[in-house]
Amino acid sequence: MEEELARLREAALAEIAACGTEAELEAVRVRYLGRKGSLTEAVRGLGRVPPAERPALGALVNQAKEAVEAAVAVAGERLAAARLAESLAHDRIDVTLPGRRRPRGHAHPLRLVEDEIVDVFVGMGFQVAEGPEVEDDYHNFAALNFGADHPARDAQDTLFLADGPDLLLRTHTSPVQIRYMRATQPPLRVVVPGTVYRRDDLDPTHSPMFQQVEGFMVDERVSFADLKGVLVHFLRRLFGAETGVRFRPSFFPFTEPSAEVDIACVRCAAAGAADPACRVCRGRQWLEILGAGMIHPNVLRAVGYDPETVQGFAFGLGTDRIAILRYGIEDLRLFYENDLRFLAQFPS
Ligand code: 2NM
Repeated sequence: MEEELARLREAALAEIAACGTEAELEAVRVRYLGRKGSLTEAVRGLGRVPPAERPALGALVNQAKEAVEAAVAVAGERLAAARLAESLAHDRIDVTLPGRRRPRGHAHPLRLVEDEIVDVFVGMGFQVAEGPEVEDDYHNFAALNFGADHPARDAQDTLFLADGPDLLLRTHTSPVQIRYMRATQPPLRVVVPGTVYRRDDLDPTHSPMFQQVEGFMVDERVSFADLKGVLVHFLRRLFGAETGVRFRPSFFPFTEPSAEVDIACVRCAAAGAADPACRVCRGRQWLEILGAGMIHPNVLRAVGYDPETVQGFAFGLGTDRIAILRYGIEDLRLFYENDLRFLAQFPS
C-alpha cells in the first residue's frame, strides 16, 4: 500500500508538471482528486486496512493528497500567468495610434441659404409648410387666377407627367399655399420652401429644377404697408441693416397690385459708385430679389375666404439666385452636380 501510494504521488506530480494548458491540468486533477480519483479511492481503501495500521497509512494518504493539491495549485497559477502573457502579446492594441477618421457630411449650400431665409420669417411668427411636388392644374394654376389661356399652362413652360391626364410638376410652391388656406382659417402667416420645376434647358443661369421660398399672410386689415414692412425687414436681415430696397410695379395673375422688389447692388453700394463693369449687377446698381403683391380677390374666393373681410399679401423668391449672390457663384449648375469638392466648401 505504501509503495502504491508513493507510485501514485510521483505519477501525479509528473503529469501535473507536464501540463501545458489549464484544461489538461483540470483533467489530471479529476483523475487523482475527483470523486472517483485514484487518491480519493485510496482514502476509501483505508476502511479495508487493519485498524492498527490505519493511523500511519492515513497520514501517508493525506500527505500524498496535500502534495498533489499543492502541485495543482502551483501549476494552475503558472498556466494562468502563461495564458495572460500570451493574450497580452497577441491581443495588444496601441492606444497611441490615431483613430480612423469618418468622412463628415455637409449641409448643401442651397439648404444653408434656405434655412437663413426661413429663419428670418420664423422670427416674425411665420409657420413653415411643405407640400407635394406633383400637382394638378387646379392647385398650380386655376385657383391662382391663371386664365384658361395663360402661357404658363403651355407644355412649352410646364412639365406635364405622362402618368395621368392632369398631373404636372409644380412650377412654384404656391399650390401648397392654396392647400394650406383651404384647410385653415385666417389669421395665417406661412412660408413655403421647396423644389419647383419649369421647362428650361440647363445653363449657368437656368435649371429645369430650382428652389423657391414663397410666403403669405392673411388677416383682417392687412395692407400693402404690411407687405413693405415685412419684406424690407426680411431683406435687411438677410443682406445687412443698411441695404437699399426698391419696389417697382409689376404683374402676376395671383396678386393685385403686384411689385418686384430690388436691393441696391451690394458691391456698388460698398464702392460708393456704380461700376459699369460690376460683376454682380453689370452697372445696373439694383438686383431683382423677389416678387410680391396683395393676394388677388379671386384667389381668396377660390380658397373659401371673403375678400371683403380678410386681405393678404404674398411673395416669392428664388433660393438659387440668393445663394449665387451670397457665395459669389457664377454657375447655377454647380448646385446640382453634387461634386463633393464644391459642396465641402460650405461650412454648416
Ligand atoms: C410670387 C410673387 C407674388 C404668391 C402668391 C401666392 C398665393 F398663393 F398666396 F396666392 N403665393 N405666392 C406670389 C406672389 C409669389 O413669386 C414671385
